[in-house]
Amino acid sequence: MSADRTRGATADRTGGAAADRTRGATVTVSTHCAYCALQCGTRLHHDGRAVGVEPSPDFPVNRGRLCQKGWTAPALLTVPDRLRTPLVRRADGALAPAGWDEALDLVASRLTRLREEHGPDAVAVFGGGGLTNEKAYALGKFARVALGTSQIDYNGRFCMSSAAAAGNAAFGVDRGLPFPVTDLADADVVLLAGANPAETMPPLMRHLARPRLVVVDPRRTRTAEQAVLHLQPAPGTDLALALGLLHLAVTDGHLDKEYLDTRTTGFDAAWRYAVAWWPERVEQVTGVPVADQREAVRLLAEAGRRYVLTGRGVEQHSKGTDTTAAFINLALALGLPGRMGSGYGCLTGQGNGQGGREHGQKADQLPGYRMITDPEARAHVAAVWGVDPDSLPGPGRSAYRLLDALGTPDGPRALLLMGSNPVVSAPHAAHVARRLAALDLLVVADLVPSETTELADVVLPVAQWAEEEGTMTNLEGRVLRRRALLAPPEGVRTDLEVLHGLAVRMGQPAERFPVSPRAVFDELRRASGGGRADYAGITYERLDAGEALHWPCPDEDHPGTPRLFLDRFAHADGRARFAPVEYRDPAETPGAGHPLHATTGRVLAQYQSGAQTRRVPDLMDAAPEAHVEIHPDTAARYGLSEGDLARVTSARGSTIARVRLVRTLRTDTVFLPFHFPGAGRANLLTGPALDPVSGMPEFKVSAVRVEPWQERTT
Ligand SMILES: Nc1nc2c(c(=O)[nH]1)N[C@H]1C(S)=C(S)[C@@H](COP(=O)(O)OP(=O)(O)OC[C@H]3O[C@@H](n4cnc5c(=O)[nH]c(N)nc54)[C@H](O)[C@@H]3O)O[C@H]1N2
Ligand SMILES: Nc1nc2c(c(=O)[nH]1)N[C@H]1C(S)=C(S)[C@@H](COP(=O)(O)OP(=O)(O)OC[C@H]3O[C@@H](n4cnc5c(=O)[nH]c(N)nc54)[C@H](O)[C@@H]3O)O[C@H]1N2
Ligand code: SF4
Ligand SMILES: [Mo]
Repeated sequence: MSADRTRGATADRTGGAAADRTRGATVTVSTHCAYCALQCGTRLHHDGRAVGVEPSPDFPVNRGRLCQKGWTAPALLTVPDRLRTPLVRRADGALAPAGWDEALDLVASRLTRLREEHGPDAVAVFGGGGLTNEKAYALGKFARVALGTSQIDYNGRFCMSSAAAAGNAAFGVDRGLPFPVTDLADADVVLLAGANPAETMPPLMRHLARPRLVVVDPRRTRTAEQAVLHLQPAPGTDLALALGLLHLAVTDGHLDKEYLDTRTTGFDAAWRYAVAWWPERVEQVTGVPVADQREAVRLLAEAGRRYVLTGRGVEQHSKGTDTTAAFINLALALGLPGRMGSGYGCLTGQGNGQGGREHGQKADQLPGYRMITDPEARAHVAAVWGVDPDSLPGPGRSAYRLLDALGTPDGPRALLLMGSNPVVSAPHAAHVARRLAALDLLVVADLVPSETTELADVVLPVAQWAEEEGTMTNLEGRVLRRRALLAPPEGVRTDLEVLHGLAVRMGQPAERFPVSPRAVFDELRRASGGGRADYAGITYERLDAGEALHWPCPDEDHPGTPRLFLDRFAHADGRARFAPVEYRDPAETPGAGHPLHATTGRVLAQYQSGAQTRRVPDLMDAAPEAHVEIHPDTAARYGLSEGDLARVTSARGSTIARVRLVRTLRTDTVFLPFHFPGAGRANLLTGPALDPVSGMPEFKVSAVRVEPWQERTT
């Protein structure tokens, strides 16, 4: 097959700054951080020798601040083991360097053959919420058009899906924060349920300096330390707590009846469940004292400006959708959503956690947050793509179900993975690694070797944040420009070039898969136009001119929508919906053999599966290895001391982690960060239970035992 013509486009794909850089001039670009959904504004500069970073003084989200990950992000650009050439697994079983044509020819021909022999669903795609809008859009289009497969989903299913499902049901649209983060700074009270922004989004804390915080977390986190009230429920019991807080809001006379009548429906059905959650019963299930429940409701109800915010702590459960809905019910009962200066929001997670779930890499979705089952949506998107609507596949499997089906008789036989490292980050990780190994063909596009590229048959080295142009949508639905400082290293291509190269080799017209991010974005604008997440009026020019554009933005004269719902919610009747939700236990509760709850989450100095941050020396100094937080009394009971290695065991398997004694933790709970590889993977413990609506795995509760572990020295 002939070489595709994607290499000539350097200036276009990387922008002017990178082109200057290659001529040797000192350059500076305004862009955004490599990592989380806060997307802190940064200025990157290259003086000919090294890349430096500083926070943008004028970007309102972080105004002059970064966290340790943001400050050290330039180290990502010079990691010694950066992938610089495609790798192909040879007959001897080893991955060996290959040329781009060889690698892409191989992948395209094998995908084509598998599709011919077993049908289009034999080939699957897995994306990521860290991908730019352009890449997420192109990946979804590649799956539906070039491969014709329904089998695509992405890691956002592990991240935001429960809040998305609850938000869509309640408000008719899902935007993490329906208001700018800076609004929080004027609040009087903020209830943070299952979120630890002091570690996961440190610059956000400046907006939370004034409000009094009520924090709901089984751990006394750095965020909880700043709270006026810390509720410490057992993991997996927040739904009972939220039902109980609603119960108290009503019985203590805080119900906003006028708001209920004019702006909502469904209160009575929701109340039918909450009525049975009187405070003493809630205390029994959650461990949160009645007085604290009452104080939380009083603080929220009596304040002027107040917000309820949720994070992964309440969402990553087999009942995450219902739990989030129960917190939304509480916010609705108090009359908060859609009011200036008050509201409900969910803190999204990955850099493009918001945009990544709007443009079609989700199993059930087309661009603009359209549903793939909706005939009108199919017709609209098919017209933009120049294909027959009937040629578009239907919905596929959600992320864990997809991973679980890989290499099974009914499941996909090949997987193209872009922007995720599931061998570390997926639940029941040992099982997922076995499924990946059972594939006929695993293709992974990444910047660096990861635990997942180790299993791949073909590895494609791609450009990273500061080497390419694009857009990201932050946690407040604001679309941002990611700009290139540098050209990608020799031998490295962009994800868009990879998709183009494969599509062309699989018989697609070259112009259907542009490699220019701007061209992809312009197409995305048309594809999203008229949809729930409408980007039609957002252009690179407007963004480059410094406009703050929050979707929906239906035309080029539209100023964008920083605050949703002030007049009406997005349902046809304009009203928000209470959800009738009832408590249920986690999939697993502690018992004989596994007497403790294990919960998982993050530490400040590592990001996600750690593929990027475990390569940054300062971050490794700060958080070098897997650890397990455990109460001193619990540790003593199981013969463990500070600094020991512990073996933590669930019904799925064991993890080895260094003991950290934490006096403020619940005695029935241990906590493990999930950033570490190998035997330190927290996801060796987590199970396959999923939320029935969102497909979210139960990352936040497993039943475990702990015991001392001696490294074998033989
Ligand atoms: N440093 C760092 N920052 C990050 C990331 C990272 O990996 N590292 N990742 C980014 C991404 S993708 C995301 S999604 C966000 C996540 O941001 P957060 O939601 O803040 O992160 P987590 O640590 O997963 O979970 C938050 C808290 O939930 C608590 N928790 C555990 N179980 C329960 C429970 O049953 N109930 C309640 N109420 N709380 C519980 C944990 O103790 C933890 O403190 O962070 C983003 N920012
Ligand atoms: N136990 C437990 N497990 C969890 C969670 C938890 O709280 N507890 N949280 C879950 C959550 S919220 C999330 S978001 C997931 C995240 O977990 P993952 O999906 O594994 O996310 P990352 O570690 O960010 O993986 C991104 C991979 O893509 C690469 N990459 C980065 N940018 C690009 C790009 O532009 N293109 C390409 N091709 N590759 C790129 C990185 O180098 C890295 O290898 O983990 C989930 N897993
Ligand atoms: S808070 Fe998030 S976006 Fe800001 S510097 Fe830290 S990792 Fe980057
Ligand atoms: Mo996430």
